[in-house]
Amino acid sequence: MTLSVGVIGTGMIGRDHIRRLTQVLSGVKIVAATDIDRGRAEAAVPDGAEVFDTPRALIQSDKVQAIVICSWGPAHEEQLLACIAAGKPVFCEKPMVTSEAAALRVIEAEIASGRRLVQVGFMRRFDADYRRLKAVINGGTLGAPLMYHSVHRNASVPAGLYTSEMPLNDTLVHDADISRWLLSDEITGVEVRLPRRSRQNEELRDPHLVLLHMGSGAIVDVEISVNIAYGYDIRGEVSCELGVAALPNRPATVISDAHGIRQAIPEDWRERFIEAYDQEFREWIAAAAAGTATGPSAWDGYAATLTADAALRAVASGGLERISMIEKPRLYEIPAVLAA
Ligand code: NAD
Ligand code: ISE
Repeated sequence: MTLSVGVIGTGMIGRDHIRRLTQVLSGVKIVAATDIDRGRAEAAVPDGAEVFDTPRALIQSDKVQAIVICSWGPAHEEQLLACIAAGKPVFCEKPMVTSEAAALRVIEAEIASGRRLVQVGFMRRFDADYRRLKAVINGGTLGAPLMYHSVHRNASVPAGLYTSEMPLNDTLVHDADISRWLLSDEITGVEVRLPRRSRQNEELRDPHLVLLHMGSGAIVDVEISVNIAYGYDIRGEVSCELGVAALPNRPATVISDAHGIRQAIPEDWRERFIEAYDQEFREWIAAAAAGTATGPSAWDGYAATLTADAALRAVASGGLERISMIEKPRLYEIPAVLAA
C-alpha cells in the first residue's frame, strides 16, 4: 500500500521532508500541500499534487490519508486537533505546541479518539549514535546514570524569525526530550544561567546554560548556543557510576593543509540528522499505514512544553522552577517489550 500524505507548511523543513518522502523513502507519496504563502506550496509539491487554500481543507480531503505538519509552533495545536478529529495519523514537527494548556487539549483529544495518532518530530531518538548510547545505558554495565552533558550549538538562526524566547521554547525541547529518553526519567525542575552575552547577534539573548533536574536525582546540563558561527555541533556524554558513554564524533573527511589537520562540521540540522529524519519517517510511514502512530508521542510533546515553560520562568526568577505533570494516561504507557 502507498500512503497518501498532505504537508502543511512548506518552508525549510517542510521542503526537506517533501524531498525525502518523494525521493528517498518508499511506500509513500505526497498528494497535497498548503502554506499561508500559496506560491511556496505550489513550488514545493511534486507534479500532480493538489495545493489547498487551508490546512482544514487539506486535512479533510478524502485523498489525504495522513498529514505532516511543518508550520510554525503556534499554529500546530489547531492543525493537530483537526487531524485527530478526522481520525488521521499526523506527524507534527517540534515544538508540538507552545503552552501547557494546548498540550493537554491535544492529549485529551487523542485519548478521546481511542488510539495514538500523533508523532512529534524529536528526530534524535532515530539517530543511530543516540540509539547506541541508549543501548549502553540500558545495558547497565556502567551503573546508574548520574549526569548528562548536552551541547546544542547552531552556527546561526534565521534573523527576524528566531526570537529571544526560542533558545528555550524551540531549541531546548530537543535536549529535554533526549534527556528523558536516554535516562528513562522525567524532568522535575529547571534552572537557567545566563553567561556573558555573545556579540555575534546583539539582538538575541545567547548563549544559555540550562540545568534539568531529573526525577531520579540525575542532573543534565545543556549548553544552548545559537550563533556559534563555526557549524552545527551536537554533543552528548553520560556520566554513570562506573564509566562514561558519549556520542562519537561524526565520520568526516580528514583534511590536511597549511592550516593543519581538520574535519568538516555539519552546517545545520539537515546535514547532521539526515539519516535520523529518514529513519523517523520510515517508522512513521509504517505506523500511519496501519492507522496509528508510534515514536515520540503527545505525552513527550507535553513534557517538552512543560520544560520550555519552566525554563522561561527560571530566566525571570533566577531560581529553580519545579515541573509537575498530570498522571500518565494509559494510552502513553509503552509495553515492557518495547521499552527496552
Ligand atoms: P519556516 O519558516 O522555514 O517554514 C514554516 C512554513 O510554514 C512557512 O512557509 C510558513 O508560511 C508556513 N506556515 C506557518 N503557519 C502556517 C499556517 N498556519 N498554515 C499554513 N502554513 C503555515 O520554518 P521551518 O524552519 O521550516 O520550521 C517549521 C517547523 O519545523 C517549526 O515548528 C520548527 O521548530 C520545526 N523544525 C524542526 C527541526 C528539527 O530538527 N526537527 C528543524 C527545523 C525546524
Ligand atoms: C530548529 O527548529 C531545530 O529543530 C533544530 O534541530 C535545532 O537545532 C534548532 O536550534 C532549531 O531552531
